[in-house]
Order: sequence, then C-alpha cells, then structure tokens
Amino acid sequence: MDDQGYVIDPVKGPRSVPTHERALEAVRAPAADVDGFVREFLRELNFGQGVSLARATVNDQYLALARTVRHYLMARWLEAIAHQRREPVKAVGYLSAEYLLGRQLDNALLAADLEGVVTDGLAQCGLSLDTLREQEEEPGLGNGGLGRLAACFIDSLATLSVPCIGYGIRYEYGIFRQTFVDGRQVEQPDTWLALGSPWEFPHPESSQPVNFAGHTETFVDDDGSERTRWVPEWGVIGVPYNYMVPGYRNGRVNTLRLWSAQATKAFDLSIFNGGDYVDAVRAQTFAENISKVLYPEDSTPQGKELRLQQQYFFVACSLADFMFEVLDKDFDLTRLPERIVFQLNDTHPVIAVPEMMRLLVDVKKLPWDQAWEITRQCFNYTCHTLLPEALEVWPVDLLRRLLPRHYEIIDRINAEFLADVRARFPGDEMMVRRMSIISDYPERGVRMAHLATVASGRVNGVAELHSQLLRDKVLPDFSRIWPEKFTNVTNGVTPRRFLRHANPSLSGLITEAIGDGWVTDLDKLQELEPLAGDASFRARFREVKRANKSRLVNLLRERDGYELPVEPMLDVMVKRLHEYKRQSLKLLHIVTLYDRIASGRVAASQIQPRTFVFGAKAAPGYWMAKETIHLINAVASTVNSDPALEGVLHVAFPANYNVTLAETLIPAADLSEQISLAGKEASGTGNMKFALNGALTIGTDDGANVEIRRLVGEDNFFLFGLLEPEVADLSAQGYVPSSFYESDDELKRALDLIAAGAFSGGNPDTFAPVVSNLLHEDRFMALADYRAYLDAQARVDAAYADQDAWSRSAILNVARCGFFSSDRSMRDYIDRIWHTDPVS
Ligand code: 26W
Repeated sequence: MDDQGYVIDPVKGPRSVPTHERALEAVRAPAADVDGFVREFLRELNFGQGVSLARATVNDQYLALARTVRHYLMARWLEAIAHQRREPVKAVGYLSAEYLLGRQLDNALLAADLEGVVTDGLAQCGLSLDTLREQEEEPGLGNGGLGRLAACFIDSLATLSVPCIGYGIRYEYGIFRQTFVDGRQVEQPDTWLALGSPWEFPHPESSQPVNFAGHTETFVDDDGSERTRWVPEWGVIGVPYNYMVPGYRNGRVNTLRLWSAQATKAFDLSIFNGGDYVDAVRAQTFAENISKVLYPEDSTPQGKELRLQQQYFFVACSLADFMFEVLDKDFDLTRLPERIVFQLNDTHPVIAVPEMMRLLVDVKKLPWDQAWEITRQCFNYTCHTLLPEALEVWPVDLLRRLLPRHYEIIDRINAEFLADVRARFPGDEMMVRRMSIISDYPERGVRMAHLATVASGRVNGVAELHSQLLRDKVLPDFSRIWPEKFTNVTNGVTPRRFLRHANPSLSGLITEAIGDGWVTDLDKLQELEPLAGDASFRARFREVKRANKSRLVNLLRERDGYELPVEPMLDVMVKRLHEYKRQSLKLLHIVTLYDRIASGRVAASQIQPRTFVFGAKAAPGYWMAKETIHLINAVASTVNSDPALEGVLHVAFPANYNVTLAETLIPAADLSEQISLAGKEASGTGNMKFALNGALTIGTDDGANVEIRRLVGEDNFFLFGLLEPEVADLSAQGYVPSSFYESDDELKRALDLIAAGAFSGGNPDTFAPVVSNLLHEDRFMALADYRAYLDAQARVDAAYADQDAWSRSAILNVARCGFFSSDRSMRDYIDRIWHTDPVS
C-alpha cells in the first residue's frame, strides 16, 4: 500500500480502495522467531492445507511449510514490485526457454535467514526439516548448462538488487526422469507438479492472447499510410505463473514469470451437446500441448513445429506483458530502452525481434526505422555453443506458415541488412550469401543466430576462448563489420546454492577463517590463500572433504544401492552425455586400469584406489549417447563385481543426474573431469562448481578451463591434450583415429577388450558400434588425446599420494576461484551490455 492509500496490485497496478480495507492490505512478514513461525505454520497447515497436525501427511506438512516460508518473503516481493512502479528504473528482461531451478525450499530459507528458526519450529511440532525437504520435486525446466546458468543469473541479479524479470515457459513436464533398465537409459515423464507446486502464483487475470498461422493483409490506414495486418488462424492464451527469486538477505525479491498455454475456449459446449465429447475439448488439449513438455535436446535441434510454437508463445506473452502490463498504459514506447533490456539466452527466444517490430509497427504504428532503432537498443544475444549443428535454422516454409507476419518482417530486416553489406563490400556476393539471415542452402532457412546478431546491440560468448572462436570461426563476417558488437562475459555460478547451501561444512570452515562476507562477495575467498600453508587448516579441510564423501556414499547406497568405500579418490564426471564432452575417453581410462590389473601386468596394490562417478542424461534421440551410457553401466557392473578390484576400483552411475544430486556429489569430489575436445565446450559451469568445492581439475584447454587454470595456477590443474589450433590443424590435414589405435598398445588392448565383449558377457556385437565409431570416426578425437590423458592421470595418482600437498592445492583452487561467481558475471553484463543500476 503506498502512502496515498492506494493498493499496488502486482498486475492491475494502482487502484483506489475504500479506507477500511487499508489495514487489511498491509503486508507484514510474520515474526521471524520460533513462536512466530510455529503459529504461521500451524495456521497454514490447518487453514491452508485443511488438516490437523496429527492427521497431516508429509506432503501436507511440506506444502504448509513452503507456503509459510513464502509469507516471510512476500512483503519484500510486493515492495519490490511497488518500488518498480513508484520509481521505475531500467530492468533486465531475461528471455530463456529453460530454467534449471533446483529445489526452492532451502534456497528460500537461506535467503530469508530462516533455517534455524524453521528447524527449531518444526522440531517443536515433532517434525524434521530433513524429512520435509526430501518431499520437494525439483522443477527440472531445463536440459543442462544453459538452463542452470539462467537460474544462477536470476539469483545473482536479485542478490545484487538489480530489477529483473525472468521470462520462460512453465512446462507441465520438465526434463525426463532417467532410469536404467539393464544398463540402458529409459525415460520417464517428469510429473513435478503432481503433488502440488507451492512456489508458484498463478495470475490468470494477466493472461495474454497469442496467435498463430493465418495470413497478412496490407491496407491504407486512415492517416493514409500503408499498413499490414495479421489475420491469424488460431490462438491460445498464455497464463503467467510467478515465482519468487529471493536475493540473499538483502530484502529484495525479483520475479520469474513462466507462461502456461491454455485454449481460448477451453470447452465447446455446443460440440459437447452434439455428443462429440472428445472434440469438445480438442482445442484445450491442442493448446495445452504448447507448454506440455520441455524438448530434451541440448545440442541438435529437431526443428519440430511445436518447438517453434513454444518459442513464439513465451516470447509473445513476455513482450506483451512487459510493454502493456508492467509499463503504464500511456508509456511512450520510443523510450522503451530506458526501461528494459532483454537478454536473449541463446537463439531460442530470437523470434522476439520480429515480434517487437510487429508490436511497434503494426500495433503501435511507429515508423519502421524508429521501431528498428528501439528494437536494436532493447536486445542483446548470448551464444552458448560452438557446434554448428546446435545453431537453429528454421525452414522458411514452416516459419512463413506459422508466423506469416514475422517472416515478412524478417525478410525486410534481411533485405535492409544485405543492402548495407553490399554497400560496404560491393560485388562480394559470397559474403552476402554467407551473412544472409535467410540461407538458401541446403534449404531456404532462417538462421536465428544471424538474426540475433543483426538485431542485437551486443553479442557475447560465455568464456574468453569461446568468445574468440565466435569472432574468428562462428560469426567471422559479422565480427569483421561490427567488431565493437562482440564481447565476452565468462560464465559464473551462484555461491549461495553451490557452496553455502551444498557444502555447509566447507562453508563453516571458510566463514570461521574469513567471516561470511564471501557469500555475496566471493573474491573474499582470496583471504584463504595464506591458510593453504597452514597444516592444521589443511587437516580440517581434509576432514570436511572426507565428511562430504561419506555423505555421498550414504546417499548412493540409499538412492541407487551402491556399496562404495569412502577412502578412494573420488573421480567425478557429471554433465549431459555428448560425444564432444568425451565420456568415452573417461571410459578408456577406466578400461585401461581394469586391463592392467586383469591382465596381471600391474598388481592391484600398485593402483591408486579410485571411485569413478558418472552422471549424465542423453537426449532420447541421440543414439550414440545412449549406447555410451549402456557401455558405462556395463563396465561399471564388470568392475564392481570383480573381487580383485574390491577397494581399488569402483564405478558408480547414479541415474537421473539433476541439480539436487549435484548438490551432494560436487562437494564430495576430489577430481573434476573437464575433458572435452578443445574448442567444443563453450564454457562449462560444472568445472567452476567443482573447483569452488575444493576438487582439482583434470582438463583440456577448453572453455572456462582456460581461465580456471590461469587463476588457480598451472601447478594446481592437470592440463592435457591438443590445443584448439592443433585440433583445427589435425582435422584440416585429415584425422585417422585408427592410427592412434595401431600405435598405442594399451589403447589397442582397451578397445579390443570392449570389442571382444569383455563387458557384455562375451558378446562382441553389443558394443561393436561404439568401438567402430571411435576407430573410424572419432569426431572428437578421443583416441588422439588418449595417451596424453593417461599420462595426466598418472600425474594425478602421484599427486594424490601426497594428501597434504593435494589439500594445499585444493585450498588454493577454492581461494582463487572467486571470479567464477555469477555475481561477477552479472556485474560484467551490467558494465558491458545492460548498463542497469541496482536499486537501493
Ligand atoms: C535447440 C537445441 C539446443 C538446446 C540447448 C541447442 C543448444 C542448447 C544449449 C545452448 C546447450 C547448452 O546448454 N550449452 C551450454 O551452455 C552452458 C552455459 O553457457 C555452457 O557452460 C556450456 O559449455 C554449453 O555447452
């Protein structure tokens, strides 16, 4: 309620209310003490959940707890929204098709500093926070790196008090649940909403209409100017669901607004009365499909029409929401860039560019050039990949049929752009064809990365090497004509979730040593550097790591039935399954160690004991990735069932790797595997999380590994493998993987072992395709880097034998990785791209 007595409705804005209601509208957080919490919790359980404490199920208790915790953040949230209305400042609109949020309860407790109060309050009610937190289904609304980065970024913007609205899709089904049947990945639907979703606030009254298909018509407007109207064929309704994005103990709560699709007319009574019950709801089912499920691909677009519908759906809802709901009705849109800067999270939301032009030209009747100027000031594009096949190209026919007006606008943007290119490079038609937004080979398609680059003020990669390769190899012509447009912002991760929450024992040790300022200022970790030289601190650091390892061992026993020893080095590789990430190279290392012992060439006692842990989902349509998962599980069961290897080698592959599992896995790791072929991993963010949790990295000079190694020091990083230029040379001169097989006896033995069926009950056919792919294709040069990798692993073994030196190196990794906070990434985006200011 503002001082005029006006209630700030978060959606409909200020409205006058009769005086007596004023008291009722005041939003005051409940008392942040145990009694206050218990009172609020029981009220929520009894009146909200409608059950008594005695009768409540665990799910009742969890839902009541979640809603109670919301109450503590609500006042801040409404104040943030009211403040934005009272003193509008430029905000960030983060457009992302994916948000890999992870569980919300602990993050909210941390942000509101309520963990102690809630733990004691629940205990008073005979309940345990540990039990209730397990009840929460994590919203898996993303595939991997890109989706998790979006979640870290919005957390950091809230903690930096920067106004931001995250826009995305509320998928009814998130990333599939992975199960293993006979070692093979089997996907299960992700029913994350089944038991209720207490962290969302639906706002059907702020729904947005979204149209599709149809045709366009040109007409002369009453001011005599020629205009175009879009006559759509069908449409749906976008219903917003708001999620709190709490800043860390700074009183700020930003908003994540996720859109869910519904039919304009959910139920057609006339058809129903006609007896065709199914047809009566057909529209509803059809519409709902748009936000039904997340596409589980994270590299190769399937080019499915529904995917484009999803992209346009959330973009159209989001632009209309900000321009016509958040902004005042009479806001002068020519000043839009003063109020919002949209960040395009890869090419997935780029259809926002022609949508903005349509709103400004067709709806708001601004002249084209003025509209284009505004649009270019409102958008910036982040590219997250280097794989050519991951760059989206939408067939012209599909785009023209589904979004006829947008295609026309793209066509005009392209024509004006190419005219500019021709003017700059007269006669260089090759350049024109290379740069055109609309490609005509192999088929007429719209290159979304080109559209994003032409329309954006800034284009950035997500690590220094990546941004350089974007300039030199992915978009060279564009960086030649617009060098100033290209910049870099190296990724980061939120220290709240991935250190303070995931690793309380290490957090305690750090805070005891340097205070807790590091949680919001991670550069403070540098103050740990001197303690690397302190033997007692190193000992305590090892105890922390050991405790985290036994916590993981207990989890993997309960969750997946693994019986693992705590002592051995924990060698962890967790990320999506993709050939460029080279899980196959990790496998060749394990098979080589296995062969050394099984062949008697090396005594088991000579081997540095290791437990290998994999975590990886494969896109359901990615056959070779699924075969690799099958092989990992086959090697795991062979190694784990070999008595000669008990206590020496163990392989664990817990199913359904997700944010929640990562929070227990990463703090336990000794060795972080970041072994992608140089020039393929845009950045990586797992690499940062491991280093910050005191694991040492074995890795190639790829993505952000380069910057991690530079900051932690080359003595504290196990580098190996071809450098990016060497990879380019080798593939240019023609790479023959079998030549490496022929010239390296151990590599030959390892591949022959797999081919002979050593891990498939003697059946040579089972993994023949995987072996022949490595021998004859090996697109990502695992065989070329094999020997260097094995040598690096030997260096790891030697280093790990000196536990004190190892923990000194691990402490230096923690101390020197403050740079990889997503708070720093956000500050870079603000300085280099957004130029927004935090609100006091
Ligand atoms: C259309 C199919 C599709 C879906 C998702 C293509 C590409 C993607 C993402 C861009 C893939 C992705 O998640 N990329 C990862 O982004 C991280 C955050 O920047 C980086 O750290 C990883 O290196 C990059 O692979």
